[in-house]
This record gives sequence, C-alpha cells and structure tokens, in this order.
Amino acid sequence: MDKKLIQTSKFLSLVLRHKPELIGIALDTEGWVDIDVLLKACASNGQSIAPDLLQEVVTQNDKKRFVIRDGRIRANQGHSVSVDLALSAIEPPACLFHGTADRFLESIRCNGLRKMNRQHVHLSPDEATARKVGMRHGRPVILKVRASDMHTVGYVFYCSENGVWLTEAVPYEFIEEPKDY
Ligand code: HQG
Repeated sequence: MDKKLIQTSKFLSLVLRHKPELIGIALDTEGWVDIDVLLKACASNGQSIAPDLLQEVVTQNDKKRFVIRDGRIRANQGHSVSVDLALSAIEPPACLFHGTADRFLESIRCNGLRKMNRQHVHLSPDEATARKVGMRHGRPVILKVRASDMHTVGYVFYCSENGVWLTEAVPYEFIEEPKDY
C-alpha cells in the first residue's frame, strides 16, 4: 500500500474501531456507518477522503481491515467500541497463535490472554501473522493456543471476514509457550 492509502487506513481504523466521536459519527450496533455520512463527517473534520480513495483502501488493504456492503462500511475486527459483529460461532482449528511481547508474559502466565481494550482476544491461524502482531508491542513471543481443546470444553470462537480468530479470553492452561522461555 502506498503512503496515502496507509494513512487513510489508519484514520479509518481510528474512527471505525475506536473513536467515531472524533468526527461526530455513531456506528450502528453492528459497527456499520453509511459511506455518505462517513465521508461528509471526514470532510467536515479536515480529513477529506475521495470516494475512489475509500474504495481503494478497502480493496487494497493488506489485511482486508474494512468491508463495504449496501452503501455502508465497517471494520472487520479490532474494535474497542462496543459492537456486535453478528458473527456465527464456528469450530476453530486445533491450534491458533497469538503474538505478544516478552514483557507481557509474566502477566499472561497469571491471567491468561485477556481482550484488554478490545472486544475480543485476537488469534491468528499462522505463526508468521502472529509474529508481526507481536512485533508491534516489543520483542515478539509466539504463543500457541490449543483452540480445539478450548472449544471442546465450551469456549466460543468466531472468525472475522478477514480471517482473524476471535474469542472472549484464553486461560493459561490452553497456552503453550515457545521452548526457549
Ligand atoms: C496483551 C491488529 C498482559 C496482548 C492485529 C497484546 C490483531 C496481555 C496486548 C489486532 C494480557 C493487547 C489485535 C495479559 C493479553 N497481561 N498483557 N493478561 N492478555 N495481553 O493491540 O492482539 O493491524 O489490543 O498479548 O492484527 O496485539 O490493527 O491486541 O500484546 O488482530 O488491523 O495485550 O490488531 O490488527 O494489544 O492486536 P492489542 P493484539 P490491525
């Protein structure tokens, strides 16, 4: 993605996941907002986004962070504002991965994985993605989550439209640390 696309994507993440009030919009209960409303609000707040650019951000986004449907847009996952993405619970693969930073390990050992400021704990189907997520926070550590075992005892999993696995919490007993920790 070029610089303008990345900058626009970051701004959209901010208003569609965390702070819609920054530009005076409200998301509906499932996180959607009319594109017309969004673009007008962006323009009124000194953040004009041309309709073509918005389309480009949605289609070219490296992680498919946003989706457009019926003239509305929402973020596929990652919200801190309370939304119900209306995803169906599905059975997870045997293992999923969570990338974190080594400085969080001690707390994770005590408390398991918590959703912190977001609506869910985010898990990746592959280690490479988890590593990138972990690197955002510091020295990355890739935790393996025994998702199937969690599912068997009743934990509920969702998969967002862009392939991120979501669950409420991961108790430490379902986490395997890398050998060198
Ligand atoms: C950590 C990105 C201490 C957790 C990615 C993480 C993801 C704990 C941090 C999405 C803890 C929260 C989400 C505990 C969890 N004690 N630390 N008990 N439990 N943590 O950013 O998963 O690129 O809210 O390990 O792709 O890093 O933005 O969550 O390090 O899918 O589209 O607390 O964001 O998507 O950090 O990232 P975050 P995350 P985008």
